[in-house]
Amino acid sequence: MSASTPGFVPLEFQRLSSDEMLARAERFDAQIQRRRTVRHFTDEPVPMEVLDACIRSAGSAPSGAHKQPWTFVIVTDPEVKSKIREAAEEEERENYSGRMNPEWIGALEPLGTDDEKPFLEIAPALIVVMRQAWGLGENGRRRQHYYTQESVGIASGFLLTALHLAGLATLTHTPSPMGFLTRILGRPQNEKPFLLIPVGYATEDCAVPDLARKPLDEIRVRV
Ligand code: IYR
Repeated sequence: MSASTPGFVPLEFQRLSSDEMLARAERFDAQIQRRRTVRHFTDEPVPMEVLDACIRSAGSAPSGAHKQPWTFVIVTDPEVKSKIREAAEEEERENYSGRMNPEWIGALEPLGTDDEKPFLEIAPALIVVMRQAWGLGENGRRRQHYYTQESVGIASGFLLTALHLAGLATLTHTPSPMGFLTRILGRPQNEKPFLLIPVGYATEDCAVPDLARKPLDEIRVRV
């Protein structure tokens, strides 16, 4: 494979010095370490162009056979947000009253979550990440997609990172099962809700759980 191979183009790869690599890696680490999941948002609107730019970044993620099996639905309409809140809380009431076992409920205690989800109405935007389980070809013919969980997971990571670096607060919310989102948003059956991300600004008095990240020595092994 070379740049003269049909279908291939030269890569713009920038080789950096070790010092520069470390400086960039540490700078990024310091920025991303400040990201926290936020559950208390103001209702202040966010610039749509910022969301668009972040979604463009998410869409640059690698994907199985480059099928790009994702759709990002931006919801700002208060009526749609209310419908989503109502349906999500219905599921969560069941989750908290028995669908999650005692160990699970206990694991959530430090987070202080419950079945009330006011942020679904208060946050100015919800980004619903949809996983395209299959593609739609001509006449609605099913086209295979590959490694969709991995692909959409990576794209969601890009999205959360981009939103954080742009100065926005996010929450990774999974009010499972999430099938209601396909219905409320009027999306086709090949799109499966993957993640519901409220986006906005944290309130002035927003507090977050006092959590520690596992130290490097615990998450990295060298073999
Ligand atoms: N979906 C529920 C419960 C929940 C589950 C996990 I795992 C979390 O990390 C947080 C919450 C809720 O949103 O409350």
